[in-house]
Amino acid sequence: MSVPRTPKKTAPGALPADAPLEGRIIAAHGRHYTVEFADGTVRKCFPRGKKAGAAVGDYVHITPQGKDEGALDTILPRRNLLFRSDEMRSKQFASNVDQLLIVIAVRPTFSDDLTGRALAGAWSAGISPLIVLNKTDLADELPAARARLAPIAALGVPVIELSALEPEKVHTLLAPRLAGRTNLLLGQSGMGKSTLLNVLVPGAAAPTREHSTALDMGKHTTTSTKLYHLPGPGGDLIDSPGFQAFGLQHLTREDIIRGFPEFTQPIEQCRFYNCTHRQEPGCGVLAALKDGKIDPFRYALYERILDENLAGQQRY
Ligand SMILES: Nc1nc2c(ncn2[C@@H]2O[C@H](COP(=O)(O)OP(=O)(O)OP(=O)(O)O)[C@@H](O)[C@H]2O)c(=O)[nH]1
Ligand SMILES: [Mg+2]
Ligand SMILES: [Zn+2]
Repeated sequence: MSVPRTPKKTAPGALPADAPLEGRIIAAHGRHYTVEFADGTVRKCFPRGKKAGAAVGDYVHITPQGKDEGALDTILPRRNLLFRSDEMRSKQFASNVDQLLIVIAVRPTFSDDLTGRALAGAWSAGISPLIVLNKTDLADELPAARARLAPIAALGVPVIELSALEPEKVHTLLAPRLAGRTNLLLGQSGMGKSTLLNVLVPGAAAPTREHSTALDMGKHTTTSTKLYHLPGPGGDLIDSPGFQAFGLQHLTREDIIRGFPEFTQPIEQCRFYNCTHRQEPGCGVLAALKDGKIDPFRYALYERILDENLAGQQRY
């Protein structure tokens, strides 16, 4: 009598061990990435060959290898992609971002140029910006910081004032605006990005440091971009190292103009459809600048970004 064969035991719906898995990149470390899956597990993944870099926030397909590693096969289509630059080059670092939290502080003094560039980067990528003015506990210097922010606030960018040292304010003013979205913390070193992260994500335990100490050491406290999950209704918060330059070199002239929403109406008056708004006769932007309807510092920033991009194009 033959013994019936026991059917092979596979859990219903289980995939073979080497089937591709979909996950999201939550951290980047040079050549490898930490990919997280729906069940909360993570794998250390290496890109196959010399593929263009992936970014934190990317949804990817990987082929599992061993217990906790994998090969990165495909980067799924991105909704948007942000770049940061150093002296050498512009590098993609975060993707699929819903909201850019530009963190500035009452002290140390923040750069208007960088804030303007971060805004231009957000708008040109179709990401809504939110400015967080941190360290309001340093009350003496608060009026000066507000005054410097006024031209940007006048563009209609929402500004939230708080102090990371007063967690209840962070929970009532900021947390509700982050729920259910992928939010990126961006700003210069020492503005308090990681301190805010630690308030919003219990257990994140991100290192923070007095700015002057960080500068003496010649580096930022946060050294890599990392995605954390927000508690409660969900959403994600990405912490990033302090930036000294924001990558805009990849932008076309049309992209740059999207970074200056106050130009949109005046542009309708431009005589030439391909007006660069620099010296053309009958330019609506130049007219608005002359009438005081466009802030001269914002216009100067537009010229700087445009010049840099033209210089960059000539180099290649
Ligand atoms: N007074 C005051 N100090 C703060 C506040 N938020 C952060 N700090 C301090 O500011 C310093 C820098 O904070 P971090 O959170 O490390 O700054 P960061 O923006 O993450 O800096 P990088 O990682 O280098 O980009 C730390 O000493 C914090 O304790 C605040 O609301 N008020
Ligand atoms: Mg930090
Ligand atoms: Zn024009």
